[in-house]
Amino acid sequence: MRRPSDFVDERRLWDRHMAIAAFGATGRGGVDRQALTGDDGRARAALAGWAVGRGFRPIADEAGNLFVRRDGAEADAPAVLSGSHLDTQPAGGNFDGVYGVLAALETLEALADGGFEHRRPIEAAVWTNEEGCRFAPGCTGSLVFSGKHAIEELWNATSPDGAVLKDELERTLAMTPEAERRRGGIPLAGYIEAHIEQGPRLEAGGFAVGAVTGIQGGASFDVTVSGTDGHAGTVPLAERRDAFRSAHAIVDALYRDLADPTDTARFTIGRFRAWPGSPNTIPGKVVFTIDFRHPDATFYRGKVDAIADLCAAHAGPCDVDVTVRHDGDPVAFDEAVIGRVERIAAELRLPAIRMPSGASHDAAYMASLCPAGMVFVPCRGGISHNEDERASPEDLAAGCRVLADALYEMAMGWDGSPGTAPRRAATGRAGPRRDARPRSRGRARDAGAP
Ligand code: HGY
Ligand code: MN
Ligand code: MN
Repeated sequence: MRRPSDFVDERRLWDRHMAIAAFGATGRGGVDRQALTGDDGRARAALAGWAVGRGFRPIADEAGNLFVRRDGAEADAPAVLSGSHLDTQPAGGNFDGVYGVLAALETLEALADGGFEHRRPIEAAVWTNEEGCRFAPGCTGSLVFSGKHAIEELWNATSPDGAVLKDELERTLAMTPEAERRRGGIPLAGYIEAHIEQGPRLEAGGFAVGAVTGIQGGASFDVTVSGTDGHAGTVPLAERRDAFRSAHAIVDALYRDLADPTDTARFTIGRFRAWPGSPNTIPGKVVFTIDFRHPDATFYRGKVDAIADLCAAHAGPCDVDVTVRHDGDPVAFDEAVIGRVERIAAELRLPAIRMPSGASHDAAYMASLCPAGMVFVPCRGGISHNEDERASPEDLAAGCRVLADALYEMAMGWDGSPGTAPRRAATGRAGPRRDARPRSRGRARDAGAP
């Protein structure tokens, strides 16, 4: 009895990764394809072209989310959704986000290749601005889709290079004119996102699949410290309102407060700028970012709610303003989805473990709408948000096979009861050749730089 996973084409999936990698390639093996830039728009247009080429329907919503839809027999039934993001970090890798988008598209292709019809529609999603490094907040697209914000509330977000989200969004939407327009979310039966782990556990343990149990809490802030510009050679230290010195005191206090002996908390200052930025002018303004994460809801909430007061307490003679970029409590995924991922991995003889996600994903917001979960695959050395991010064609295809069977089952409304599996192909067409042996327990083969 053939199943959708039999029709996942490893070569096609890999080639699509290499094609997307060209949009924003840095020449150092990684990519700079930040949200709503021309490269982001061109990558989305390429995906829409592949969709149209297979007879799938491209759809775009008011937040610029791009969906590729394969209708089911019950066109108005709640849809099954899968996807991730194409936008990247400024010095990012070619698999973070991209894999989840392309694995969702590959699922639609495998269903079409195998002649599988399904009850519910299935959509592959490209979420706008997941990374949040160019425009805050991150996860713009899934926040709007899940009703947490109207896009109009986020329109005026401005990037460090002075671009305004509204303008960039309109320009990007115009690059996929073939996409039907749709406003707001749609009824959903379930959501599963495929993603590289962005950590070392799967590779180190020889696992092919992570059945993700949830996402830790994560918050980020902009901190603005305001002092007084002055002459480096004449203003006595005791009379200065030195924004750098105050920022340094705040940062030192934050490191002391947010550290923990178990090394569970994650605390990062990724952006730090001083104005006017002259070597012989006392900086009158410093802006830096805080990114804090923790899996325990109580600990997380306690620390996040105390950050503004802690900054104020260590600002010295300067003023300080703390603005929340985003704040999401820990999220637990749906047990039935986790179990489905585990069961299918076992059926496909892929070693799998249950594990939480340290990184945040659009799935965090989708979990508020429907039963949601994620499928992780290994990435080399766990490296991510780094141009050396790598994954192997075999690992990407293995995770995609789990995703394809899981989405098909959800689109058939099958709960996994033994002996009632809806796996049948309308055609007997052989799927692409693939090695059915279980994944070797060795390291993922180095896929090399795209
Ligand atoms: O920051 C994150 O966890 C995600 O990669 N944007
Ligand atoms: Mn990601
Ligand atoms: Mn990322």
